Amino acid sequence: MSLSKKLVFFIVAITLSACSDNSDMAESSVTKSNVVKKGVTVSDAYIRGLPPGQAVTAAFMTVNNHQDKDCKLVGVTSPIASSAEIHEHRHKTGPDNKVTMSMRRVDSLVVPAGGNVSLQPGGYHLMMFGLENSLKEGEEHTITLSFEGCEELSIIAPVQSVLNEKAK
Ligand SMILES: [Cu+2]
Repeated sequence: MSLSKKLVFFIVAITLSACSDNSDMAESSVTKSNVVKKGVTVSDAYIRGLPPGQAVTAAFMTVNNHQDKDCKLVGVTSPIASSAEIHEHRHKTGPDNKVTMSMRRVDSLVVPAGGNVSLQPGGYHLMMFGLENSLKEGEEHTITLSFEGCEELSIIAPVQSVLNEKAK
């Protein structure tokens, strides 16, 4: 084998090993931190599972807006509920200094550009009415969020029993 041919083999071998190293690195960075998220995504979603006989429950999640424009959540639907609303929990201090919790329906909820909104116990939540079946832990159900100015998003949320709900 001539010297130049040996050199070519040497270079090819180095290039191949360099390539496989690169692809390993590319793969791990994609799975770990390099995932480009687009539009609106939802994380940590769950539907509160209640004892049988309850026709109303709540759902919680974090809505993330990866866009450079605000997204206004204006509607919620789910096949398990005859209707659903966006609610806000409020702690009110009465004249006797007693704190009472109340909730009210809000028409919309803005998810700021590049930011997120948490729907969690004691704060914003989705209220689901007219449940036909009791929800059991381990089930998963679809929830569809509609936005003004942003694309509609359907997610699948697991049922988590209220008994296993993390205190926040
Ligand atoms: Cu509510």
